[in-house]
Amino acid sequence: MTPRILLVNPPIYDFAAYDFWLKPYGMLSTAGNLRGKADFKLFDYLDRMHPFAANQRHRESDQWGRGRFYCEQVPNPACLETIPRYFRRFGLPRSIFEDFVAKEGPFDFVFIQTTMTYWYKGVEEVIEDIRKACPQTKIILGGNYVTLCVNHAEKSGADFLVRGANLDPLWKYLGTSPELNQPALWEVYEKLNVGVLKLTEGCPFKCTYCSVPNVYSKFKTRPLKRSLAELELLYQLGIENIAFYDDALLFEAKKVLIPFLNEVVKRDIKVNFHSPNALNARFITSRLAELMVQAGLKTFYLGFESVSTHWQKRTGSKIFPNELAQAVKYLISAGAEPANITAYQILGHPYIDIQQLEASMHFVNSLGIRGMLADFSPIPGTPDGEYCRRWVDMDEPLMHNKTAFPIILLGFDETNRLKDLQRRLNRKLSSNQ
Ligand code: B12
Ligand code: SF4
Repeated sequence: MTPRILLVNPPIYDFAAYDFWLKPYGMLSTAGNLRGKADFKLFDYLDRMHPFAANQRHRESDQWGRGRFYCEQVPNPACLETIPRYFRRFGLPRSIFEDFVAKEGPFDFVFIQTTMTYWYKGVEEVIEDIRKACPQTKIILGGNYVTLCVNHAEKSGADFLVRGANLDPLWKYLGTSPELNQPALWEVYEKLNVGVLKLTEGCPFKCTYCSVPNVYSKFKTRPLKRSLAELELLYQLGIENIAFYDDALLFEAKKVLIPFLNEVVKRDIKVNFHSPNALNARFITSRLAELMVQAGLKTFYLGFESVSTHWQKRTGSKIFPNELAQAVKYLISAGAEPANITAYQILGHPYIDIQQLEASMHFVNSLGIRGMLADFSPIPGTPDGEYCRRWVDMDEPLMHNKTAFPIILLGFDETNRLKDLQRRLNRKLSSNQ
């Protein structure tokens, strides 16, 4: 008999959350491998196209499909009580899910997407509601929280955990054989405005603050044919904006990104591409910049973190300031809008003493592009995350919260001062443009 599988993307419990092209891509990709072999339903708490969310005021999408989630204030968890910010629950109300499960259930399996480690409260809420409504259903968790905090996730009450990117144990558990070249199950959404693609897996660098080198054994490209089939599927569904979720999209670009973008141009596919997960500017050549702009890349997020060579060398030598400056020149001469080029800089990293953060912000500003402070989230199992055990209990995933950690390290006033400086620099830029 065809199994009935419910896919759930949980609500987020956090100080802040914004729909920055957020989609449960790991879960949708996994479900895509079972296309035609299971009867799927989806409940995405973060779906801003859901009639409830779409009818809320001030929650419209911006020109690239991003926007604010519906949210409700909730009490701060005890361990985050001293953080002077409001804690909230982002996503569709719980009652909508309860009605949905009562109407559509029961299910044989529920897949739950887990994302940031410090978002596990939303996962717990979904497990509780499923257990109440369909006690027989087998609950399966996969994604980043499970991968990075497996001991914690084991206590969540789920029946099966998919850790890392190897899905073989899952196929065994389900008693099925997958079709691995299928695209993600995008058609499970009733209405969709944003899609995601991932052309590669892993990253050749070993930055000391990042979990990617531990999770993916080595960098590899995904089959181009499969990525193009997924692009075609998204295009047929009428998607206008696609975000890349790759960790190292530009690495070995000749093998996958360049042929992919050439096909986009050849097939005259008109979508806006975005790179929220940061591109490594070191690999941007003038020809690649031209091709990216020609194929429709609209927003360019570049991982920079610090102007300090000392800080860069100590954390993995991902990029140096002259490489960022060169890449920005190439992008602007290729026709990218300076206002749509942003460099991320980590705020609240434990080596802030050598990071020269203010100088980094001024350097980025001098290139005529926007800066964005990326609050540091300490990640267990990474050298820098383990170093943070001196400040926070790393075995409690809520303490990986990106809003909380910079405040714990630097204090509320200093964190705000740096954020204000970043805002002022960006404002100065927009008044000059
Ligand atoms: C895309 C991405 C984002 C997106 C948002 C993604 C989202 N939907 O929320 C953006 C760019 C907005 C983002 C932001 C941030 N991110 Co981020 N992000 C990622 C990234 C690259 C992919 C996450 C993802 O969707 N994975 C799912 C898919 C794409 O991965 P996959 O390997 O193909 O999945 C396979 C298996 O794992 C499995 N699987 C995955 N999910 C599921 C689910 C089920 C049910 C099953 C059965 C199987 C399964 O199936 C797949 C098989 O191919 C990861 C790094 C990584 N490579 O995972 C970091 C990562 C999750 N991010 C991280 C960080 C630090 C951040 C930021 C804090 C950075 C910053 N300071 O601004 C912010 C936080 C945002 C916030 N509001 O709090 C950290 C984790 C931090 C933490 N404590 O959890 C990661 C791990 C990167 C790192 N530095 O190590 N991020
Ligand atoms: S380059 Fe990016 S993805 Fe790769 S290890 Fe460094 S931070 Fe992680």
